[in-house]
Amino acid sequence: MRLLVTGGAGFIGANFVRLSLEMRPEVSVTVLDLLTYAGNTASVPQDPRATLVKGDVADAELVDSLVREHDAVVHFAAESHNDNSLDDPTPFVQTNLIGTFQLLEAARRHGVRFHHVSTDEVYGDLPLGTPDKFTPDTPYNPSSPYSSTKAGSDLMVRAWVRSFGLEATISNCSNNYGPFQHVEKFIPRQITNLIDGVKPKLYGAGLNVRDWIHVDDHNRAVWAILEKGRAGETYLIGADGEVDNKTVIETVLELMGHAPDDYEHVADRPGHDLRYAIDATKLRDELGWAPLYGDFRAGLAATIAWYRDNEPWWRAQKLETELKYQRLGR
Ligand code: NAD
Ligand code: TDX
Repeated sequence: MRLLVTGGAGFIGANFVRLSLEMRPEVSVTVLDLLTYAGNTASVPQDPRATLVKGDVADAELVDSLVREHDAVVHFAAESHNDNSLDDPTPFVQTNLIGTFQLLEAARRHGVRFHHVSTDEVYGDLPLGTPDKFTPDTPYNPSSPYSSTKAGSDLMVRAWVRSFGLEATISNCSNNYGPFQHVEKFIPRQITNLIDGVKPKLYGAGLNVRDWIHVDDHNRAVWAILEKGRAGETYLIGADGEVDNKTVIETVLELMGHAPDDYEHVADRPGHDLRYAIDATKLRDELGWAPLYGDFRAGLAATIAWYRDNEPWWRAQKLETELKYQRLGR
């Protein structure tokens, strides 16, 4: 099976490539990645079954020539950080909308199976302290330029299924954590701050809730959908991991040997979504998926160990990232 993995030099895509090579001896992978600030060649495994092509998912000619040579496309490539989208939405529109459009057109021309990796943020947010969760029937209501461009890309996939009979599936996952995540994101930012002797930074009061899932659980769900998912369907991926941001920071501090209140509050993110929570019943019941990483604290400890052991992987990103946050006042 020849897989084209877009964004395979980014956090979730690189973990997907690693897991796929490990678990599926019959699979070979081509990574198509523009190697933006978020892509890292060191995340892509050196393996005779993995090839890295540097290029843009919005490049119609390149995308056509690659898609036609593969059995399936797994589309991770995106501009993925909310704070960046509030600073400049332009690359979000280009990659998340135009890039997805070019991939869909090539998959349609060549009759190639397509899986679109999306986010729970397309549904907007939920109130704090209620039992509500997102389901596949929740109306789209995105808040940021990032989530609105992801929502637009999902809607295009649905339209290509209905109008052109494209064999496509969509997954909307909650917040991922694990190795190879860029240090701009919440958890690696705090871990690497502490390694550098800098206090963790909490947006606002830190009451916002995210539904954390280990990246390998996300990627095993993507495999379940690729193999057993029904064309045209949307599957929500989540592992019942709701934790508020303040508790996450306190846990990281404690696991790294600091007092749990040794952090600072910084300016809140404009339009900051309050709470995400996923109801993954469909994925569990229909496809028999279940998460392997039940213990968030243990997963965080392993992630901290990974950043301690892999400083050369993240060091080059850190200064640039913190300069950007300084400019944004966060
Ligand atoms: P990431 O920012 O770590 O990686 C994105 C990758 O895409 C990078 O390697 C980057 O170089 C590449 N890329 C960007 N623009 C490109 C272009 N025009 N052409 C080719 N490659 C390009 O992101 P991530 O956190 O790994 O997220 C991957 C996907 O999963 C995204 O679609 C995101 O919306 C979705 N998602 C992420 C999370 C999360 O918690 N991180 C949760 C749910 C869904
Ligand atoms: O320094 C910080 N302090 C802080 O309190 C950072 C970087 C973030 N936060 C807060 C904002 C969020 O409430 O932590 C929470 C998580 O922030 P991010 O890591 O930026 O993630 P989020 O905005 O929730 O989006 C993530 O999950 C859904 C991914 O970045 C998206 O790609 C994915 O779609």
